[in-house]
Amino acid sequence: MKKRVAVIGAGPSGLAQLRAFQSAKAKGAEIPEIVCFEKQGDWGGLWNYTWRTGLDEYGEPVHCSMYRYLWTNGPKEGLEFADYSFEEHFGKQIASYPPRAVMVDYIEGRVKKAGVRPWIRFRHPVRFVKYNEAKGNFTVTAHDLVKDSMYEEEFDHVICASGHFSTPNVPEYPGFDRFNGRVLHAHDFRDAREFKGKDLLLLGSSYSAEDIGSQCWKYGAKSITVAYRNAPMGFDWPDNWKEVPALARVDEDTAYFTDGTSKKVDAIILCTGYKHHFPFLPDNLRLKTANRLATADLYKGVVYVHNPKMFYLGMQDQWFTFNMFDAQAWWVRDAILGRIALPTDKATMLKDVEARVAGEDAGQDAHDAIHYQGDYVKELIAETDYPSFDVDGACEAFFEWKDHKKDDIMAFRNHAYRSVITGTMAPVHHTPWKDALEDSMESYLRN
Ligand code: FAD
Ligand code: NA7
Repeated sequence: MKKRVAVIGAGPSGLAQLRAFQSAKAKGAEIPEIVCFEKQGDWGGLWNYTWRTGLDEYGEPVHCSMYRYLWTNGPKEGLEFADYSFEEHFGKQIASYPPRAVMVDYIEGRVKKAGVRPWIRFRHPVRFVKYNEAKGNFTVTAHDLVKDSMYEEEFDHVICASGHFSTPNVPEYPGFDRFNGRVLHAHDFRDAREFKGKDLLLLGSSYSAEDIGSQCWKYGAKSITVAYRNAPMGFDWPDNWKEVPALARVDEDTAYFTDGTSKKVDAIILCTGYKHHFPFLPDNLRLKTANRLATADLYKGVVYVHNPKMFYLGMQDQWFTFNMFDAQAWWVRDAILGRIALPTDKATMLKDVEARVAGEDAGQDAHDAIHYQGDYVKELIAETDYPSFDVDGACEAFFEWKDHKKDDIMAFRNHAYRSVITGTMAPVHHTPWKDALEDSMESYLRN
C-alpha cells in the first residue's frame, strides 16, 4: 500500500511541503499520498488576513496575527522562492517590501501553478495525533468543521507545520484589571486607525513593537511609548516616540515605569511574543522549545529526535523564512522518500542538536545570527534538488536592510535590493512608505 503522509497546516511551511512532493512527482518520482489538514478556510497561514480576533465562526482560536497595512518587515529578496521568482509571478520586478496582499498573491501563485490545492482539507483542524507503537504509524484525529464531524485516519508520517507566531504570550502587570483603556496583545491588533490621536503604550522591544508602533505612528497616533524589559530597540525614533525602561504598574489611566517616570496612556499593546503551542500533540510527540534559531530536539532542525517519523517545519526563529521552509520541506520529502538516510540512533541526532545550539550560542550579534541561519539553509539545500541560490547574497540584503533601519527606521522600506534568484534590481517604490496610506496590490504594483 502507498505510504500516507499528514501535513498539519497550509501556511508557507506546509505549502512548501506540498510543492516539494509535487515537484518530485513532476520529475517522475512515486510519492506518498499527501493529506494536508488546515484549520482555516483558505491557505497562506498567518498571511491569510481576517478582521476577526479571539474565536472564529466555528469557535476555533483565530490563527491570524497579521494586521491591515502590514508590509514585509524585511526585504523580499531575503525570502524569494528559488523555484518561483517574484518576476515569474508578477511578470516584472517589483519593489522590495510588499504589503501583505501582494505577498499572499505571490505565495498562492506557486501552489496554484503546482495544482496542490486538492491535497488540502480546509476547515479541518487536527485535534490529536497518536503514535501506534505496534503498527509503527500515527492515528490523526481531525474535525471537519463544516460537517461538525470528527474522524480518525492512519498515516506513516506526520509533518507539523502549524506555525508558532499565533498563540500569544500574555503577561500581566499590576493594575491591568482597572486600566480604563484597551489592553490587547499584538496577536489581536488589526487596524492602526483605531489608535489615531491616542497616546499608546507598547511593551516589548522586538519586531512586533517596532512594526505595530510604526503603523500606529504612520496612521496618526499622538504618541508612542515603548517599554523594554532588557534593552531598548535604540533606533532614531520620531519626536513623538519614546523608549522607556520596564513597566512597573498601571492605574486607571497612567503607566508607571521602573525608572520612576510615568505617562498617561489611552491603550496598551502587549508586543510580548508568542508561544510554541501544540494542543493537539501528546507528550511523546510535542516539541518543547524556546523561540531560537537552533530549536531543541530537532535533528537537522526538522526531525523530531524522540520519534523520527515525525517532522516539524518552520519552528525556528526566523531571519530566513520562505526559502528556509522550502529547504526544510525538500529535505523532509527526501527523508520520507528514502533518498536521505536518518541516523539510526537517538544519541547521534541529539549530538547534532547540541552542535546546532552551540553554533548559535557562539554568535555574537545579529550579523552572526543571519550567517548562522544562512549556513543552515545552504546545508539543507546542498542535500536535495532544491534549486541552489546565492544564500550569501540574501544575507547581504539582510545586512543592508539592518543598516537602512539604523539610518532611518521610518524610511528603510524605501530602499531596493537585487534579487538573488533573477539578478534583477528591484525598483524603488513610487511613494515613501510613510506616505503610502493606500497599500492595495493595485497601488503597490503601479511601479
Ligand atoms: P503559519 O503561517 O503560522 O501557518 C500555520 C498554519 O497551520 C495556519 O494556516 C494554521 O491555520 C494552521 N494550523 C495551526 N494549527 C492547526 C491544526 N491544529 N490543524 C490544522 N491546521 C492548523 N515573515 C516574513 O518573511 N516577512 C514578514 O514580513 C513577516 N511578518 C510577520 C508579521 C507578523 C505579525 C508575524 C506574526 C509573522 C511574520 N512573519 C514574516 C513570519 C511568519 O512566521 C512567516 O512568514 C510564515 O507565515 C510562517 O509560516 P508557517 O507555515 O510556518 O506558519
Ligand atoms: P519576539 O521577537 O519573540 O519578541 C518578544 C518581545 O517581548 C521581546 O522584546 C521580549 O523582551 C518581550 N517580552 C516577552 N515577555 C515580556 C514580559 N513579560 N514583559 C515585557 N516584555 C516581554 O516577538 P515579536 O512578536 O516581536 O516577533 C515575532 C514575530 O512576529 C517575528 O518573526 C516578526 O516577523 C513578527 P526581551 O527582549 O526578551 O527583553
